[in-house]
Amino acid sequence: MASGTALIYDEEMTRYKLLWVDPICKIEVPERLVVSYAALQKAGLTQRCVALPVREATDEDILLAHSTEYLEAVKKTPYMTLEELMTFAVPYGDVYFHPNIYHCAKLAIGATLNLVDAVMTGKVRNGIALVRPPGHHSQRSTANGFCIFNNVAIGTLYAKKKYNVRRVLIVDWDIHHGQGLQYCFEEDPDVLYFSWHRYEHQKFWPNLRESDYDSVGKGRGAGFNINLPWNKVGMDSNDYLSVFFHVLLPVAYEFNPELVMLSAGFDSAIGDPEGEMCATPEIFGHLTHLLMSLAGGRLCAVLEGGYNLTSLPQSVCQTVQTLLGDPVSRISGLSSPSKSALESIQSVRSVHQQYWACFKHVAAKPGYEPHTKHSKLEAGQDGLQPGEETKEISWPEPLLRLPPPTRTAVALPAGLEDSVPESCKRVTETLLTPEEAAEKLGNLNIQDLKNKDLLQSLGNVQSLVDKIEKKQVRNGLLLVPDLRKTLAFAVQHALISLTDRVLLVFLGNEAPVEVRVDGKLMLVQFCSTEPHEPKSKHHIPVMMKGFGDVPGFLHAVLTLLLPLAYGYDPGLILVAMGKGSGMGVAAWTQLTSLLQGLAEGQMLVLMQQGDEEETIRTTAASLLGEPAQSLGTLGDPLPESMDAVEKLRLKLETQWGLLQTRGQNLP
Ligand code: X5A
Ligand code: ZN
Repeated sequence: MASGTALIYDEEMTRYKLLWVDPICKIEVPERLVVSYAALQKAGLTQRCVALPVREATDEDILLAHSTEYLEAVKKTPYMTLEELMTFAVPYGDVYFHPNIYHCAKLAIGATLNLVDAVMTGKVRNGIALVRPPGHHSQRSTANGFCIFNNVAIGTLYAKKKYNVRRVLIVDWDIHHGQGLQYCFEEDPDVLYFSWHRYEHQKFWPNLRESDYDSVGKGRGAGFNINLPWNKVGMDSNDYLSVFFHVLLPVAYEFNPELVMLSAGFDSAIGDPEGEMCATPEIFGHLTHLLMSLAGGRLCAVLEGGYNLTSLPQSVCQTVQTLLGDPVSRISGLSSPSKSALESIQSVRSVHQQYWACFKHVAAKPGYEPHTKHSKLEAGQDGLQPGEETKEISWPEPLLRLPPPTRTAVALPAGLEDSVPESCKRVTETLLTPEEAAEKLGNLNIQDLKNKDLLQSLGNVQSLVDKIEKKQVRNGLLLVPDLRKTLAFAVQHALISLTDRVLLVFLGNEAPVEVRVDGKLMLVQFCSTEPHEPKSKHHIPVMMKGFGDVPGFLHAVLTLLLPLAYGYDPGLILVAMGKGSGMGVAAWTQLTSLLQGLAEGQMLVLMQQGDEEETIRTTAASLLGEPAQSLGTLGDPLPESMDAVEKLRLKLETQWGLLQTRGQNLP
């Protein structure tokens, strides 16, 4: 299994700049790369990555996405005078040239292709290319928006051609619409292009009608182009996460990509003069983490925009640190997406409901809303007005994300120890005394107090929670003789010594622990028989029609569990599988991987003794940071599962705002 993170950077790409006065282009400066790389160095991240060289793209590479005439024209720019360069740029729009930009543009492509090579050959698992010029606005025969050649388009076509990759997902989180990427792939059903972008009902650059949500792709590519327009500025982490939970991730899993290409522009971060959005740099750690469970972890990030020289390097560091597998920081205080964001989410879901099974239950759009309806910018309660408050905007510096010295500890019965990798720390603790156990677990009877196995497993739980609390260990796996008692003990002990919010995700029919009324425990229970009516908003039983419905289960995880978990912001995750829940191994590793984005990855997995070695091995691998297994081509989810999840979301969405998917005045 591939491991490691590639980092591609070359100072040469800082050696071009704007040579005349142009208020539009002046933000695209060499310092963007300098400060990004310096921040990585300062955080000790460059040494942890696999440094790869850049190369010059060949004509053949460039011609994958561009016309000969355009290439030949750009080839002449190194020999042009200043005045000729200025004139050359005019017809393209929002772009400048420099005698060295052609050279740099070839290196930016070459960097992208070296990254694709490294990921596709398994030299590394994932990586990032820090490049200038950016690429996603560039089209077959045009430069545009600071972009000369379309790095990610060429990288995608190269991967398809050289490695026979069939399905590629392109995620474009830059705050501008990558229209170059859209045009390149809009008829291709094997490339799913997702972009969110500042749009403001077409008032924002590049002001294209085709950037709206109703551009879904053409011909055989219909359904494979997804545009999420932001119609107001000031969008924040709530809005970004909601779009991932309710739009991008469900479709991405259904698409089942073999490779993820990321147009990583950080002008969507707070403080950026172009985006004017409010999402803090930490969010990019989460967005990256959420994408890392796709395509067996094969992810190639390529820098696009990002013009605030403070939030850009911070966001780059968050992204790289997550690619490396470091624990993701907690995001506190999440609430719900803004009204305008909800309208966009609802629009894109309903216009795509005919293409994707994950949206089948969404009301179809009665007809496209012509956006002339919103021809004036209304003053909204949510978000900022354009241009407002961008000067002195500030945010706290992201906290250091120190990985504990040991990632995973295990407590396994003798005989099973060899089924997990050596790098797992073995925990064998002294027994808990019956008194200690009884103190935290009032309902022990005489029988239990004599049960050495039980007292041993409680001792292991206690020791693991304490190691997590001391930041010696990040997560752990325990096989226990009595799942319910051990879970009850784990919750009690964690609430005493580690955190005041525990999330317990339980797969099985019996409610595993007594539901607390104080909100210190959130219990999400996947079950196949009708559960008792929950007594608290913190007990959420999810009825699945058996655990064999992988698409239905995934739908519940993405659109219910993750929004709940992010809204709750736990300090510890407990995951427990009752015996014989029958969950497939791939779905199980998806669950354990995705949940590691919460609680700084502090997680304990408890399993009833008697489970197969295979489950233990894959669970340990997931805790150690191996990518989740791909779920393959998903069939349609069972309607019963979908109904159950939708009903729950409607019931809970007022209390847990990240569950919302609809604007008020739309059907
Ligand atoms: C790559 C990128 C932005 C161009 C803005 C032009 N380009 N107004 O972020
Ligand atoms: Zn941009």
